[in-house]
Amino acid sequence: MMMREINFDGIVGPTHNFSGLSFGNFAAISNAGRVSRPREAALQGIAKMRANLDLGLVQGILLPHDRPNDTWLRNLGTSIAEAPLALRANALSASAMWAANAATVSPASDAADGRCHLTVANLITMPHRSHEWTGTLAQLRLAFGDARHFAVHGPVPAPFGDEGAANHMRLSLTHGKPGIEIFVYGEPGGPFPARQHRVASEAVARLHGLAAERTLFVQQAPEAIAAGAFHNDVVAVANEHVLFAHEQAFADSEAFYAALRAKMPEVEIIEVPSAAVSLEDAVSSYLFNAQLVTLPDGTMALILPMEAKRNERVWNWLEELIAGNGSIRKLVPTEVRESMSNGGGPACLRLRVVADPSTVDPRFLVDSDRLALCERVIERSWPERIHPDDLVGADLWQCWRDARRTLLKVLDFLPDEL
Ligand code: SUG
Repeated sequence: MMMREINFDGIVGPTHNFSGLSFGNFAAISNAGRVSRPREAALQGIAKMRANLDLGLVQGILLPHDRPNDTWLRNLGTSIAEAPLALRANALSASAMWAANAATVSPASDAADGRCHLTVANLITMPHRSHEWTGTLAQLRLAFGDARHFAVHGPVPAPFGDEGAANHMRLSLTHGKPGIEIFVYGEPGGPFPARQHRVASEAVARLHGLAAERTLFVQQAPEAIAAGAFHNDVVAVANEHVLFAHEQAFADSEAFYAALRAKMPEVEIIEVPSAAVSLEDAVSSYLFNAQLVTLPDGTMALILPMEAKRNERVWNWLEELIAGNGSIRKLVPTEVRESMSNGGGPACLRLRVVADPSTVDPRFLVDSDRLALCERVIERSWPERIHPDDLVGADLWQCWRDARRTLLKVLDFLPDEL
């Protein structure tokens, strides 16, 4: 088995728009009502994937979901033509692009049965995201359908909110070796919802067959959620033996770091002090919503949103970091502004799976040629702009559905397979 980390990026769907649906997500709320650019958004995502291939990384994709979600509306006793405006926006959301919220993933080396486990996230806190899991589960069952290597679980039942890998970190000496899995949950009581419930995280750990002595449950700092870090991946990211986190990411960092060091003495904890980068700067620049990746030469790189480069305090801190002798040696800024405007940085757009690529349905893997196929369809069929008022247009719904179908077809999916 050739275990590699594969980043599966959600392709931005043709209905990408700014409806301001995510309370507690400052970017989404402050951009509500703006004109979106779905074509540009999807092409930015493809460009990020292409750049990651050029870095020598293995790249996968998750596909846009069929929107509007007619089944969901039918279950609500309505249809896209008749639904009240608010429900319509929920049914049309392209939020499946944020693949870090698709599932929680435990590699084979961590699980009792030696298989890679994936639990689809229920995303029940936000209405527009609560109906994503059906489409995601269908894709996971196809992509990871080989039951010798993978176990794909349905969602943790309500009312326990689960937002997937965005609240999960894994530390290990190398990707293929057994790791320490860290589940970060929030406690209710603040101004915004705590989307990840501890009960849900514990359920996922049990379903995946994780060893208790290699699992940690850590509370996210309430002040981080209040400052707009609606997921842990807005204030922390881990890769192999490195944990990169903001000083105010966790409710009790000292206890957490001590527990982690006891389980993994080799861990390298890089904590960014609030005095250098405030929580507000961390949330607006999304410096922690970076893909922290191991390059083929064994060094690590941070694939960051351009917004991090535009913030002088953040960028100065990062430049000092890579000038030192630590594991992170390279900064790779990437332009994903359209997704960022809805609160989704480079790390939100991808789901990490450690597996042998040959065990994955190859239609979910991409090289430069397959990305070029995607680009051609997006350039031709994705709408250039959507104003939230456009979401009422019946002719547009059909165009957006057809655009997605064309993409699936060129990527070799059968009609109605997804
Ligand atoms: O769930 N935004 C997403 C952003 C998800 C980011 N993911 C991670 N941090 N991993 C959310 O809040 C905005 C949609 C709108 O307002 O139309 C939205 O759903």
